[in-house]
Amino acid sequence: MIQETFVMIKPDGVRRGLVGEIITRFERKSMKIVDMKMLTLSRGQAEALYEMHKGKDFFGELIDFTTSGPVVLMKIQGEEAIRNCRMIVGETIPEKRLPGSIRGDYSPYLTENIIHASSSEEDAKIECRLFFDI
Ligand code: FUP
Repeated sequence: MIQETFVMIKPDGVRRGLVGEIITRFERKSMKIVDMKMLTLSRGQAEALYEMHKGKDFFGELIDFTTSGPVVLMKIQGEEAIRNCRMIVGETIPEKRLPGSIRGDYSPYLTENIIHASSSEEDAKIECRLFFDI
């Protein structure tokens, strides 16, 4: 089934010059970029993206990091795009990350983890709507 999902290269990925490398990984898996833009998120935009984590002890640090520089926002379309993009991104928990995934190859950190991709169909819809088609 063809799906659309939301992917964001975080400030550490942009700072480290990994934008081209990251985009290539999605494209070579036939995940097609159908919309894209670069901007620095406001605290309100970052808080909306991470609303499910509001109130948790790491929330402030997560918002500080997410708003610390420009990010690249992408809408990506492809076969089972939600699952496939999550596989390309890699695991949330550093110890579980496999080499070959973006997080597994580039980040040993929990918060500064290079990239975000929607984790469900519902989140993909909400997150695409937050940043595109508005
Ligand atoms: P993921 O979907 O893999 O990005 O993971 P989550 O939605 O569970 O977490 C959102 C972001 O919060 C992740 F990028 C990692 C970060 N995080 C922390 O910074 N500290 C924590 O204790 C847990 C998650």
